[in-house]
Amino acid sequence: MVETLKIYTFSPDWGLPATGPFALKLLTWLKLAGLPYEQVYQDNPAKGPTGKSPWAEIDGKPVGDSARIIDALSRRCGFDLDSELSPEQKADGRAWLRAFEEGFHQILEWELFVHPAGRAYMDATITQATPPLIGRVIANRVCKHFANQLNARGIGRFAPEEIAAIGRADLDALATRLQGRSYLVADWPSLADLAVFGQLAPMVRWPMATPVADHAKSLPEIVSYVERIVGLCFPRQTAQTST
Ligand SMILES: N[C@@H](CCC(=O)N[C@@H](CS)C(=O)NCC(=O)O)C(=O)O
Repeated sequence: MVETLKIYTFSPDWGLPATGPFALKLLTWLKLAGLPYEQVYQDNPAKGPTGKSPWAEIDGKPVGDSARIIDALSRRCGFDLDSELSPEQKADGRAWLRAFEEGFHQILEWELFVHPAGRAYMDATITQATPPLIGRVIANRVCKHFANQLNARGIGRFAPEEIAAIGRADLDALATRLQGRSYLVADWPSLADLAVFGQLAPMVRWPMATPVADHAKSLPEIVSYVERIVGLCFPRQTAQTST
């Protein structure tokens, strides 16, 4: 049992309850588990126990990392989305989850913090939320921080068109997998679906024109997959709210 549950996420935008991909995975899991929670908007991940967003306070105890939070809650409440999956389905699901959370996530971050259209969005969002001069300084610092991380991972050293080609290939593989299926490995959403949804939904919903997000928006299998999970977990969040 859980007495109190607070979930700290980035602020909502794009008609989604949060903009962070890992927070979206966690929030969809909470909806499917039927667990009540209080969502707290906190745009500074450094305030959390691992320095990353999202994090939770479970009965007053901070827990960082969406996977750890889901594990902790799953153990307490006995809710496991994947308990009925076969070993093969679990193996497939894990491969999709890791591909999108570890690989595709870097493409998302690159389009949001390095691509000029993403940077313009971040500049506008951060400067709107802070005093004018400080806002510009913070926006530059945030984007540089992510650019440095992507450079350290290696992908940031690639040419923009190479990064776009990798992201498009990931999406094409996923669209092929989703042909004739509602979910990735079973007839119901598994944890892998929630993880992949978290990485896709921001791109499908954000209004900025960036190459991989534009490709996602052009693939009917991807768009309908995202909207299916939004409809299942956040039925009132169908409208786009971003500028
Ligand atoms: N494995 C973590 C990943 C969380 C993560 O990478 N969060 C990003 C935002 S999408 C973050 O807070 N980055 C801040 C930073 O790296 O400084 C999870 O599942 O929660």
